[in-house]
Amino acid sequence: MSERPVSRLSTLFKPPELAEKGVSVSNAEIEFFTENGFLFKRNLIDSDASADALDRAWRSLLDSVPPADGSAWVLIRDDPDSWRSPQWSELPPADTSGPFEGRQRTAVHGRTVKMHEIGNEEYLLDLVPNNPKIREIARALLADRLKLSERTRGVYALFPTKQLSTEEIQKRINGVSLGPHTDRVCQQLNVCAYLDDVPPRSGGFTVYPGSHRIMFQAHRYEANWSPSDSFNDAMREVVSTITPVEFVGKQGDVVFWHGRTVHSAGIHIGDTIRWAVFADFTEDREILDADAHRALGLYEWFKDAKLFRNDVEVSDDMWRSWRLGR
Ligand SMILES: O=C(O)CCC(=O)C(=O)O
Ligand SMILES: [Fe+2]
Repeated sequence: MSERPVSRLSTLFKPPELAEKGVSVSNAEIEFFTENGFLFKRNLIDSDASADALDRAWRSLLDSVPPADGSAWVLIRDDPDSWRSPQWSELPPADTSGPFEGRQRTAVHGRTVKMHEIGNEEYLLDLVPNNPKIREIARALLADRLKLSERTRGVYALFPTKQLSTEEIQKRINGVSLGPHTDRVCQQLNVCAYLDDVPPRSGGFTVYPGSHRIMFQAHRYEANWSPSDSFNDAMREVVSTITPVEFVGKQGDVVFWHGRTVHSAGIHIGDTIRWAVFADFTEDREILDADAHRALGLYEWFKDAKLFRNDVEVSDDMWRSWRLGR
């Protein structure tokens, strides 16, 4: 096994002014997206809708993720001190068969909670993949005909740690706690939508600009999970040469990213919970069924990223399946 090189420290992304009034995606934004593999769009989601979704996400969290037995810790929404260093109980394991096979409905790893099961609720579908503003951008970038959105990946909440001393903060920054990776199954276009404000160094979604071009060439097929022999070397090249950027943002901001982009949850040494909804877009093409995904070890029920039956082989033109405003 090859060891993953230590990532460079992320910088805070400074969005250039590329948007044009009256168009969903400007030519300058398309150029930026093709070069960098992502597009950060501010204030895309209506604040009432985001606030309502955040209320519901909080309720789901409090209902479905109890504190550990014997722990004195209690989570209280109105008491930000209680958000620090959560001590959750063990959650039910993943089913070993059936529609929810292979991944827990709600998964907790340390300070991260991934609420997958709620990902198909109507309010999350309306908020993100079926939101006309978001869908229009996805259509302009990827394809006029997108697959019908059946679910989001759910709500991902990253909790703050205990209060740190300046020394401890510096140590954490120097130690860079990033987990660069690419996602599997079928990767074309993904989005991360913020349900609440995300201050600097508070878990903001983090990407490696330009890594989509390197990783695209390290697969056999354009979108389906199909790593080639060069995959590990490509990953090493990305992580050791590209400075990742962290998205500091407000409630309602959305990051669109090319599915081969290397990414990570951001460094979190702040005081707030990073609330985000993740979703997938693919072109409307024939896809494999659930059992075919199981047979390939790629059954990820919580994603709307199903393998194409006939994917296109990678060539020098990584955009031949994309619309890019054309
Ligand atoms: O929570 C995040 O910021 C990243 C999540 C992610 O990359 C994943 O679940 O694949
Ligand atoms: Fe990921």
